[in-house]
Amino acid sequence: MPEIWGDAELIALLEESSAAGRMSPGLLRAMTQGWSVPASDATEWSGAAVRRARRALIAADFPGTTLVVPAGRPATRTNDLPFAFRPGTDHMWLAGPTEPGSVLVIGPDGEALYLAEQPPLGDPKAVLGAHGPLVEGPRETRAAAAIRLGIETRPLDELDQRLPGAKAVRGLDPRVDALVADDGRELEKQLARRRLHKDAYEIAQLRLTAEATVEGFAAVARALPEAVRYGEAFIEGVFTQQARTRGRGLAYTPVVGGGHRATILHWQRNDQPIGPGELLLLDAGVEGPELYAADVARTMPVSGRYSSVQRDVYDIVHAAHQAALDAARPGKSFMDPHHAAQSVLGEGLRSLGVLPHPAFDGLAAGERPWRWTLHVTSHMLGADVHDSLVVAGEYAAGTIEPGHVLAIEPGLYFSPFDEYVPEQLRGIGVRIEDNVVVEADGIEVLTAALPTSAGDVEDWVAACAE
Ligand SMILES: [Mn+2]
Repeated sequence: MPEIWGDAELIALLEESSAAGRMSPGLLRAMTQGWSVPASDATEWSGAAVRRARRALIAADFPGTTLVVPAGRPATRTNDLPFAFRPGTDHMWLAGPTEPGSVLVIGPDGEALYLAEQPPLGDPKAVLGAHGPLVEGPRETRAAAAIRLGIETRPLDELDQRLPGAKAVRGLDPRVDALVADDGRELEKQLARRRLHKDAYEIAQLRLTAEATVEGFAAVARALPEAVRYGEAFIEGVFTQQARTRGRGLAYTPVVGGGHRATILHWQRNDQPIGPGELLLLDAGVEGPELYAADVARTMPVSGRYSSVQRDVYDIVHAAHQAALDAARPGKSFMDPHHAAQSVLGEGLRSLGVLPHPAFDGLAAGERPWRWTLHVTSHMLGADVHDSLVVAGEYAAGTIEPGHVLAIEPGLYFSPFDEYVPEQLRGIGVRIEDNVVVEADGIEVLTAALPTSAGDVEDWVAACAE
């Protein structure tokens, strides 16, 4: 290991650094010597080829225009400590997994990935720097990243001049936001459109996250006897353990709604006790290594059996779920599954004595259940849980097509504060959510291994507990 730093340089560096006064030149010298260079055996990653093709597609959508797609930076948790880093979805889709701060540039003159360089072990900055290898672990070199990702790489510092006329994905990286004037909407929308149709590579990824999520739900079913003892937080921990073991982690903060929290669509505090005889609504999904998500919900009886009134509500949602699945076919309108589910839920509300209600008399049949159904039955699913949300208006007005991946999730929610419903219904919430891939002649339910009917859920809970 050649010595490249003289004392004068070390002292100058010490004077600049926040460590001045704490580390003597002798100590700094001792710390910057005796490090070996990590070996690199980089090869092209299996996801590189599909990304080259995607970059070519999006470049062709904007001929002659420079496109800038940053990975983003981790959000601050407290002071100098960040949250775990999740790269921007479009960046992952076009470049693959990179380090925080990386920026993909696709232009008329070619494409390059700009990477923040890390000082190597032996460089004083590696000892002192918050982003050095002793603090954050060694990053792969630019050369290794170029081989792995199959794209030219350049130092991030070269990306320091304004990019007139460029379009960028904004809001993830202040450096990019400062360099590009474009508002980002056009590029973001076109990327969202391109991501709507999943290829075989992506469907394989979605299949993995669906399978991992099914395992997570089974782990929760096994843990149900303890839910009464430890509450919602315990169940969140059980699912999180599976998500972290089988994927990157959670695709979103799960909804662990015990009792009447099942009626709160985005209940995420997950810190309340669960009583025996209550329902547990779990809406959770695993995020895979390339960010593909599952988005699944089941509503389980904590004690193993639905009460009579719980089952009445459950059976209606189950029928709506089946109707929505039946309506999810290529060529149908995107909203058909929703209309099919709403129709079944509307009939169910009549059978429960909730409808007709004078407050809803003047409304169209499709509107009447809304107070208790609260959301649209389907959304797109992909590397974002609510995938391609910026073009939701477009896809919702269109048809269901092969390659689309949808979440189907009807529910009924009777708030404990709802004076329009019979008292015994108040506080009951049920949602059933599955993920489906649209094929040329039908759909495949990726989460079909999880039971949906009330009887099957009861049998499954019992079998998991054994
Ligand atoms: Mn969903």
